[in-house]
Amino acid sequence: MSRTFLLFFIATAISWNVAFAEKHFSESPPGAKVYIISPKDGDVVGKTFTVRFGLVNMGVAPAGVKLPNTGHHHLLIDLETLPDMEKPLAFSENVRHFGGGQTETEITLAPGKHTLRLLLGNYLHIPHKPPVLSEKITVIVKDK
Ligand SMILES: [Cu+2]
Repeated sequence: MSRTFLLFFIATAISWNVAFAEKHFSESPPGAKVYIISPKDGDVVGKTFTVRFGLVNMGVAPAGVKLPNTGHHHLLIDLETLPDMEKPLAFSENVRHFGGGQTETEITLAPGKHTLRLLLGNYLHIPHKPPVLSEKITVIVKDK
């Protein structure tokens, strides 16, 4: 590959990325807030428990549905480092998507200490600008 072509390729890739980002980001309105209704920070819970999602000043829409001031919930479980807020969120055991528009879930975790946090994503699973991220809470899962 010639050097000129390579530079052209890189420049195209960068501008495409910027264009992608601008086109696919969603803004969050002032006062938007996501929080975990229950459990509460420090709660002791059974292995399988319900997590309820709270959202203020925004609405819930399923993944793929592009409506202003909406998004779907992502539950971050034991995630030490926050995901890249510029990209679609990965799907993993630690980043669970609720693309159906769910506002609560039942999860099963191993006994011990765990952290939970909610992050709203837009129709393409990309965090809003600015991100709508809850406080991180800690729960203690009982050994029975
Ligand atoms: Cu998602």
